Amino acid sequence: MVLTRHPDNPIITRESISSSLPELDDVSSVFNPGAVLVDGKVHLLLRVQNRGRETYLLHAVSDDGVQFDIDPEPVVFKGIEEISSPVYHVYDPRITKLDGRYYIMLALDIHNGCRLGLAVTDDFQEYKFLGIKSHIDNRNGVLFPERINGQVFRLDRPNHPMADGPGSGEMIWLVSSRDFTRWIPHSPVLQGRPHFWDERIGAGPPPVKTRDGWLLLYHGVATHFSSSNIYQAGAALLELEDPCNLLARTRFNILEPREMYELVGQVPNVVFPSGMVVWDTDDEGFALPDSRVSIYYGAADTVVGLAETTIAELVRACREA
Ligand code: BMA
Repeated sequence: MVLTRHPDNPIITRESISSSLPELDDVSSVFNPGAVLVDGKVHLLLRVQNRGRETYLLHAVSDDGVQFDIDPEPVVFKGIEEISSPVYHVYDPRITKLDGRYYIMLALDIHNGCRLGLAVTDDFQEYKFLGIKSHIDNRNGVLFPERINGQVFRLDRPNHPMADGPGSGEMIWLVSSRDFTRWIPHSPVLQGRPHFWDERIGAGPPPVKTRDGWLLLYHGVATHFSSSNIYQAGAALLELEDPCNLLARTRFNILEPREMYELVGQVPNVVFPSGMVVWDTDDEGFALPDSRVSIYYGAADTVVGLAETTIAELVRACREA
């Protein structure tokens, strides 16, 4: 088994949210967190949905990566009010440390679909919204943690309309920018595999630098079951110098809904990895093969799960034929 679920799973549930704010009273769900390691502590941004189906992001922090202190007040993105369209939901944050700052890619539901938003923080107390960064309907944007040849790179997943719900897609793209303003699509990186576990796909947490390539976790959706889509997790390796080259990819999913909290909830049959913490890196920032890896995922769009493994295990799974 590539991933091991933490025995305390689900590690964060709706009961974990405690706030005197009426909008956070007795919430419905908490899921799909972004994660980053800062000076030995794990920081999460949690997606919290209340009974009005309104969405908030809450910051949480932990020394051991398992027990979290959750802020009672939601994150405020300064400047987001300047968007001319109404913003219905801000969700599925992905956090990347880049140029010494913490950048957050966000999904933004606006009047005509979903866009990628970008925000930045230095301290997880004040957050600045930097604008909408996709022209077209798009989701699952993640920034690489390093510039490559001076450029910032991201992966994203353009959406097209779906008969059965919000837009989705089956192609992850590589996109670059010099200044976080103008973004240039390069080429497709990873494609969904019709009929198998990952028919529709989207990037999970930001890629991790390993000696074997950029390690990317992604979610795959099997759509060929009549009653429900099944959201699973897999992994891929991309070339370090030119991440549009796919080196390897897991044939099998590495996590699928099996536990009751993954099978049953607001949206059944979902594991959705969105945060990954690598505890040990070398002097050049490469993840150590035997490093503990903590993967935070939304389960059934209702709770947060934690699964653990090592870099070597994930790389081995990518290469397994
Ligand atoms: C995807 C996204 C995720 C969600 C998942 C399962 O399309 O909207 O936020 O967790 O569906 O419902």
